[in-house]
Amino acid sequence: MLDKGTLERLFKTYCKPGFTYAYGTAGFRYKADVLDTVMFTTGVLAGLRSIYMEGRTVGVMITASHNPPEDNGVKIVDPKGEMLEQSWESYATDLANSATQDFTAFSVFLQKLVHELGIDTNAPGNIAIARDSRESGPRLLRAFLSGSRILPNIRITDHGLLTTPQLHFLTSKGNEQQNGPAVDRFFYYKEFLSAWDDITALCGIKSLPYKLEIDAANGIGAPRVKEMLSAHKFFDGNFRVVNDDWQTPASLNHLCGADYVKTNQRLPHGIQAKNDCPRICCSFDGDADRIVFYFCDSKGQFRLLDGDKMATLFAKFFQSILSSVNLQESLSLGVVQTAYANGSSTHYIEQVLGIPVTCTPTGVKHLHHEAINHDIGVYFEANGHGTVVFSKKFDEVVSRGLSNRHQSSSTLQSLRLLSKFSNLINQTVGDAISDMMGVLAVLSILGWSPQKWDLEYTDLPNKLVKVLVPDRTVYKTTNAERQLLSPPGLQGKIDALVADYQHARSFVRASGTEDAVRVYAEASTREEADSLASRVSQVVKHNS
Ligand code: 16G
Ligand code: ZN
Repeated sequence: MLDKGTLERLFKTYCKPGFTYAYGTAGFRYKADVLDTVMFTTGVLAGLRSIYMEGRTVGVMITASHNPPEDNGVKIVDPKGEMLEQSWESYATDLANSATQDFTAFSVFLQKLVHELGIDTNAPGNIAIARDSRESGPRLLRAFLSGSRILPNIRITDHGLLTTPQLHFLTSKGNEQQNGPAVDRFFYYKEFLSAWDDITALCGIKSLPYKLEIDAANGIGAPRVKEMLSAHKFFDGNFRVVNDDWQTPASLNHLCGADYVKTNQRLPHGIQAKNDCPRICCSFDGDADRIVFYFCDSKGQFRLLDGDKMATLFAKFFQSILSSVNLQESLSLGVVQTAYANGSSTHYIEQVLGIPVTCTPTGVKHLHHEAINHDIGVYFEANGHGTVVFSKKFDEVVSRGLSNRHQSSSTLQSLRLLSKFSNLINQTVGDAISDMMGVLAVLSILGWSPQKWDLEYTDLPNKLVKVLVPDRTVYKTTNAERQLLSPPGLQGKIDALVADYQHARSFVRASGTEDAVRVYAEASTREEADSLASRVSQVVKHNS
């Protein structure tokens, strides 16, 4: 480690007292002007994590996703590309909060952590870092790098501007292949485009069935998706990126992007409600780890195809391939959702498709950890975060099948398709670009229009309300956030209200990203859903 004098000088350059940080569902995320301290300490922590993981590369992403342009944040990605292990989230929080006291508190805590974890601070480590397009990114990167440099043998690979899922993917691949080709964003493009080429060749698909319009939220997804698709024969001339002004910081997520479209249930700025040619539209969020689709029906009405619709599409597709090769008994297929999943989607997956559904608390890491219990685990939040994960057993069973010389050609074709799909999907984390290609591939193979996809089931009318309360930490939940344990008595009141409506459901939970409580309600009609949401919100307000 650096000598005490240099360390103290660096500390004083970046760290300020008076703020309390918490590593939440999406890492640290605040207004960019309070982030320098936590960037510095996260630089230290990411280096320690890599040394602890025997020098394997740890990823770091500087982003605040769909938040407004003046926010920013940072999260650490573990070597396999998944979110940071839970126990380290508390180390990250505690190290940051020691630094907001003074230098002595910071160095005492750091020494204690290093000692408890048995870390040799002079050992080698590797960090791969990237950032989204926010204006504060370069400044925060400098604070991070200064933190990581207090450990002398940490090697940094700075990928510059990437989407969040690109960083997850490159972190994981960088650890898998030590001596292969350079693991950079061009490697990412090649991997996913060659899977796309293999799938379309296998299925005889020659062109996209409709025009594709991508709303890139004026974020980093815009230049990355253009760079990837514009030279490709399938996409060149068949797609258009709107809200691609990623170099104007104030326009990020403004009147566009997945969050805007899902929350307001309307088209983003820049996409017209026209119907002059077959078309499918989608919106990314600011760091392109989340996507929703939509189209306008024959009357020009906006129709949303959200994370629930993606989960059902993938589940149905994989179910049909598994049964076509008689693997439905040997390979388990399951869907993971959260309490925000529309009740109709859950009903459709369980009752119509007969596929088991598990519900977890909100936040990608919870869904991901549950999904890996299946051989094919499909997980999506209604808001469009999600992906599909395939087990080791899946790989083994499929490759065994492929090497069996007695298989029929149709079985071989289906097995190849399964194998190629596992390459088209970014299994490390939800990825707007990879999910988009996965959905387009499934629709092309099935010959489905967006209308046909939408008709599989009809959403129950629903409403999400944000309620400001004096202290959201008193809202404690159980049963995957579907019931309140505290404040005492409140759940009983919600249950009594729900009983007044048909096919109704409502739950209340504290937001992990905003200082508010969220109320969700769904019922059989729009009026009933609105009325239930409003009555539950009133009860919450009166109880607080
Ligand atoms: C974060 C989560 C997202 C979740 C959202 C809920 C990740 C990468 N992101 O953005 O999955 O849906 O928080 O926000 O896990 P809320 O707690 O404010 O409702
Ligand atoms: Zn995001």
